[in-house]
Amino acid sequence: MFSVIDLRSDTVTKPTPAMRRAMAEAEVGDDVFGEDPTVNRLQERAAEIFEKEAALFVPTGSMGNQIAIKVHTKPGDEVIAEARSHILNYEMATPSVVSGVLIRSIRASDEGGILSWEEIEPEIHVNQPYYACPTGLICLENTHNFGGGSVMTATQTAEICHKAHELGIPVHLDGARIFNASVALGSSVAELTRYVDSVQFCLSKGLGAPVGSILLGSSEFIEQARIWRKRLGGGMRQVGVLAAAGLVALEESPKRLFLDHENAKRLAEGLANIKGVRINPERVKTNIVIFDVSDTGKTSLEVCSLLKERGILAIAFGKFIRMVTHYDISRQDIERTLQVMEEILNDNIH
Ligand code: TLP
Repeated sequence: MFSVIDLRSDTVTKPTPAMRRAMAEAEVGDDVFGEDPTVNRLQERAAEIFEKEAALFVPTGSMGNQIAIKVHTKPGDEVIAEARSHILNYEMATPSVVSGVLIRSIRASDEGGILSWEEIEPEIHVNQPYYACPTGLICLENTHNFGGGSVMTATQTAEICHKAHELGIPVHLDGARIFNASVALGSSVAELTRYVDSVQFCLSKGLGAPVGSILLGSSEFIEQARIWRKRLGGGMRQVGVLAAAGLVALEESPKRLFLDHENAKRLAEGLANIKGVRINPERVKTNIVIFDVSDTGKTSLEVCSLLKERGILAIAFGKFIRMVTHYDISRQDIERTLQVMEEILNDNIH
C-alpha cells in the first residue's frame, strides 16, 4: 500500500509544524487599518529581501498580478504577455474584466517561453492614436510555469526593463516562483527583479505557506495597490495568522528548494528513458517537469487516470503532462513514479 504522491502542483503543500506553531502564536491586529504587526513584519521583510520600497500581502498570486495590471494601466491599453503565461491563460480573463485591457500575446521562440526584447518590440504601440491601442504594460513570468519552469536571468530581465522604460512602459513580473529561479540561477531575488516596476511572488507554492502572495514595488505603487486590494475584497483583517506562516516560508524555505530541483531533474531523466515519452531533461532547471506523451499510444488524460489508479496525481493539458516537485515529494516518490510510468506505458498493467 502506497500513500498518494501528489505531483499536480507545489500549491498542494501543507503547512510545516514550524508554520503551524507560528500561526497559533501570531500576534494579530486589523490589517485593513494597517495594524496587524505580523503582516507588517512580513511586508517589511519581503521589501528588504527584494530591495523594493514597499510590499503588500495579498490572498493569491492571481490577485497580486491583477492588482498590478490595474494600477499600471488604464482601460483601452494593451498588456503584452507571453502566449503560455499564467496571466493570459489561467486568470479568468480578469485583465479584461477588471482593468478593461487587451492582452497582446506573443509566443516566445524560446521553448521555455522566455521573451526577448527583439520579440516584444515589434508588438509595442506608442504614439499611434486613433488606430492602435497603446501598450500600457509588459508582463514577464519567472519561472515560466507552462514553459516548463524555465528561468529568466537578471540580464535578460534588465534588458527588457531598460528598453521598455525608454518608451515609458512599465514592466510587471509574475514571479510566483521567483525563489526557484533564484536558486537555479544562483542570483538573488533582488538581482532578478532589480528593474521591474512591480513583482508578485507566491508564499503558497514551493515556499510551502498555506495561503498568500506578496506584491512589491514603489511606495506610491503599493499605496494604490492597497486601495485595489480592498476594492477586490482582499482586505483580510486579523490575517497575521496567515502572515506568520508566510514569514516562516520566506525565511526557511528557499534554502531547501534545490532538493525539489534535483528531484525534478531525476524525474525528467527517468522519463526520458521511457519509450514514447518526449522530454529534454537538459531543459528542466527548477521544479516543473512537462512532457509529451503523444507517442505512447495513450492520451495525457488516459495516462493521468492510470497514474491516479496507482496513487499518483499529475495534471494533463493537451498532449502534455505536468508534474511538479515540492517538499512533500521525496526521492523515493520519484523512483516510484518512474516505476509506475514504466509499467503503464509498457502495458505491464497489474
Ligand atoms: N499556478 C497554479 C495553477 O493556477 C496553474 C499551478 O498549479 O501552477 N502565476 C503563476 C506563474 C502561477 O503558476 C500561478 C498559479 C499564479 C500566478 C496564481 O497564483 P494563485 O493560485 O495563488 O492565484
